[in-house]
Amino acid sequence: MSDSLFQHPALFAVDPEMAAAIEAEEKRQEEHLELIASENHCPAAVLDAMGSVLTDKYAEGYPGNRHYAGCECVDVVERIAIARVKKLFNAEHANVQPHSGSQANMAVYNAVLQSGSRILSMAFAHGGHLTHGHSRNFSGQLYEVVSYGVNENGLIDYSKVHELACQHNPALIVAGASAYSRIIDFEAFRAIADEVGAYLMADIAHIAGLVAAGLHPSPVPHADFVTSTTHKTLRGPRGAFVLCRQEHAARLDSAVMPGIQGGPMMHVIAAKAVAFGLAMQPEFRAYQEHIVANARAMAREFQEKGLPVVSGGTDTHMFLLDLSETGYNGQQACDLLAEANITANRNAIPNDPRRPGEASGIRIGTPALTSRGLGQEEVRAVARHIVTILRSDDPVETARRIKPQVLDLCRQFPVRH
Ligand code: DSN
Repeated sequence: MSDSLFQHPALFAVDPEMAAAIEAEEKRQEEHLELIASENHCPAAVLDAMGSVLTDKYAEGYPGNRHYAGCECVDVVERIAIARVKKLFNAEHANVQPHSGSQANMAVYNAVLQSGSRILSMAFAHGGHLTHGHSRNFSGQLYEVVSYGVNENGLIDYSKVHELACQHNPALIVAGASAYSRIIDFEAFRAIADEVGAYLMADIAHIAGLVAAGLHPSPVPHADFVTSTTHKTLRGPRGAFVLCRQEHAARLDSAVMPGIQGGPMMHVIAAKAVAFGLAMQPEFRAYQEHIVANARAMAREFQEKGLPVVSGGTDTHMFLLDLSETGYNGQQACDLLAEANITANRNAIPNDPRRPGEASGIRIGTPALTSRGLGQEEVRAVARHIVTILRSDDPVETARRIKPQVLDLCRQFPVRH
């Protein structure tokens, strides 16, 4: 058996090759600083629920109305998950079955749109998600998409959203993004949707933890539908859910199952419930506050060292670093940081002249660093390492020289305490 920190004796006994691959990832997570804004390190309790016998059970349908026998225990599991997420977000109705954020969004679209319906959503190039109408995604192929973006200050231009809505009369407006660091004014989106008679869907996949903790205004009072993943700031298992007003409950549930999914993943639903329960604890709010404080501290450090941050800062867990003046594109920068065991992802900046495969920015998020306990002093040091690498005459050599300091930080703040 390997000398990894975490052993999987049962798996090792039957499949040492796979045990080694999993242990290699455990080691990678321990020895790398994770800056990908959409990733996190979930608690062991969440992993326990996911690795449980619930994976064996088929349960097509909903609690109390299944297409399979033997669902009395998984009914309890799903009812707990639904009750917790409704309470956490003060929602009228919840569906906890979507396997992913993409499927959550697809379910909402299927619930209220027809093929060819018009949606108004944030442009992918300005921070929107693939499922908000990208031309290579089902959303851009099935629906007519009108896009809004950010202004020259990197902020959503609500007057432009209003103008586009009045001009195009969308059936659905999507509020939410994968790479936007500022507060989203869901109330303003509601007013615009009401004026043109559109549904409003808020995709809070990135900011769900902040919303749950009350650090970002909630879309629940304003949106017809709220979709989210469970594994980003919310720190649960990989998965998703949808919240909606009671009036939309039946068509949402039917759009999820049988609309686009069959059997729900009951082990993942149990793990979602564990995460929802943890998000109700006072420590969770403190954790979310630390995430935002760390993101602000890092963004300030970059700005002080002369690297621009899109929109001039952050209100959330993430921000976009504009690398235009460094001479590197986003991919080159990520490759250099990888030499120092720092993991980030390239990201387009608004009006990016480079193609998406290169991009002019990197997206930086603090949920994972905060989960392993790094505070403002440490994340500022990480920002300084990044600047030192990107400003060096010999960046590969510099990154390799910095790597032992990164490994020291990793040892000081283990992922699995
Ligand atoms: N892929 C996720 C992200 O990185 O933001 C969104 O689904």
